[in-house]
Amino acid sequence: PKPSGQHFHKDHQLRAPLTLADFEAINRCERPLPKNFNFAGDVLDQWSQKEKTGERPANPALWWVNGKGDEVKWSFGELGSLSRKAANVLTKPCGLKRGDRVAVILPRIPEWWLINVACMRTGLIFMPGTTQLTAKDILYRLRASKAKCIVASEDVVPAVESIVSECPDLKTKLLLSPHSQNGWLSFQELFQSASAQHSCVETGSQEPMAIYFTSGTTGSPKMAQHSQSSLGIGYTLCGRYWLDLKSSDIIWNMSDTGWIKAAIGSVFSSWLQGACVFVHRMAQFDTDTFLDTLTTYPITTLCSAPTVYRMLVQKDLKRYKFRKLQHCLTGGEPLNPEVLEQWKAQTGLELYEGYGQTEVGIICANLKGQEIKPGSMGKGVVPYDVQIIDENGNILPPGKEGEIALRLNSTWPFCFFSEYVDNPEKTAATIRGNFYVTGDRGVMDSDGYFWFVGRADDVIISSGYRIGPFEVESALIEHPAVVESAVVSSPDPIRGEVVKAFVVLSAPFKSSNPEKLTLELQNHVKKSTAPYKYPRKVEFVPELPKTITGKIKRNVLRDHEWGRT
Ligand code: BCO
Repeated sequence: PKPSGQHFHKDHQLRAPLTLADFEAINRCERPLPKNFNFAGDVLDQWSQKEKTGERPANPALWWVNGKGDEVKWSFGELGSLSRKAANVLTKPCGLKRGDRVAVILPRIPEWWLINVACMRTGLIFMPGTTQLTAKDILYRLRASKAKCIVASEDVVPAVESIVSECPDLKTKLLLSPHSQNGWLSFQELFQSASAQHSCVETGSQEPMAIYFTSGTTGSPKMAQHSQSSLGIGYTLCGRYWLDLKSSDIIWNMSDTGWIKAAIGSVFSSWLQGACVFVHRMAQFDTDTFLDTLTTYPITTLCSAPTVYRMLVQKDLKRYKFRKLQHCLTGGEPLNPEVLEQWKAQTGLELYEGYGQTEVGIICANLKGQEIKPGSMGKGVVPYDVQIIDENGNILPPGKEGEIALRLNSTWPFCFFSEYVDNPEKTAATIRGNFYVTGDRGVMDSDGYFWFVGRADDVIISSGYRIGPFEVESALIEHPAVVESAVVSSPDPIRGEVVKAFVVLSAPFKSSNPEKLTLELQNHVKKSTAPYKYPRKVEFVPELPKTITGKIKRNVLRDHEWGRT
């Protein structure tokens, strides 16, 4: 079906609509990337047409609940008209223009999806952040990105207000709350009076669409920029073959809105396939609410971090009868084989692990129909040629440990991030010879299955979060008790690994009660930076191991934690 003209820019009406088969062919490199692409116009509005002609089941596009009896169900048609209104709010009263960067710090509320789609319609660059971000984190993000606008919920307002004077580029603060706030535009009020007529801009396929902040070993998080097509077309095969979605499916991907996993599971992969995205507001994760949700709603597909499954298998799962659940997925951190087996024994369902990164999406996965080797993250997925390489960029044979890397051809793959914004050195550092290096170490077996070993650098992967030790050390050093610290990963039965801080105390604190001081330092970190990064283990030490040049040897501490010699 042809898109109805009024919603598109005139150039868009001149070209034939792209189909799912086209998107698959582009991903398989059998068809070139179109010059222009816009996910809202080329995908969402197409599904809206299919709803009208009955080519898609009468399933909502978005189904939101909050556990308190409130519910929102939007069809693709409704998502279309509501997001056009939201687009008019962003461009008119907010005064934003194509290419402007918009920081969006919202919990899992339906408006997050509206703002996301509205940014696509207007060509604004969407920069999601978790609501766990503190004032310092927000300041860094706003300044580094030169964001023109911040969209935030009421609980984020005090943090923003405390730093806003230091953000000269920020022009607009848009509030998502039933209450008004001095200095903030009210989304609700502006939305009421906004028009539902909006022409979707004809964005270029390679035009920036989103920026995600990712942590590394050193420095502050980097800005990984994605294009309209890297997210909007690049997740076609993931939705079809890993998530195994059809338009009749209902997927619950419970990732926080700040992470690329929300984009993968709750926006792009799912809506490319026309599936219904289910969202539970769940401010605080709770296993009982989680299990009740699966028994109450006809969710067919579940995607959650391994830590969640580790928590769930502690319960007597046989007591629960999941209504429609048939496909379970996990990713963001390694899954232990025992958890996979316990989940299967208790629910009768397999657990399909995927492995990927903010920068390049899903790299390896266990796909339906493929034999699962417990403990392995599956095989490389199309279009990636995944290899294990050594420090010189040579391919290592099966069974040899090295760095997980993706072979690069003459052009930068369209499904990759475009760059780390304003950081050409870090972007260039991802390339080694003919490969993009992930920074993760692994092994490939003779059947082509990949096995995760650990990070090649000091980044900590805890409960699916990627945590840079430098960020935690910087928070700790602000406390008067801390002379210096070294932050490394430490094993944990539920979270896979947790943040552990080795701390050298200043003289006045040397005789402090260690339990009390640990708590104080933990609370300090939770206030200074996003709380998920706080050191769940703290050890006070007289000194830290250092190299001759005075560099802290985190690897010595980490090896000790993991019982490695
Ligand atoms: O565990 P604690 O209670 O000691 O601490 C928790 C919170 O209570 C605390 N906190 C949160 N907000 C706070 C606060 N403390 C003070 N003030 C505040 N405002 O901080 C700690 C946060 O830890 P958490 O987020 O792990 O919480 P929780 O409830 O244990 O959640 C468990 C999980 C498993 C639900 C959560 O860890 C999670 O969602 N993990 C998954 C993360 C994820 O989605 N990763 C994917 C990234 S994208 C990717 O990997 C690319 C793949 C292609």
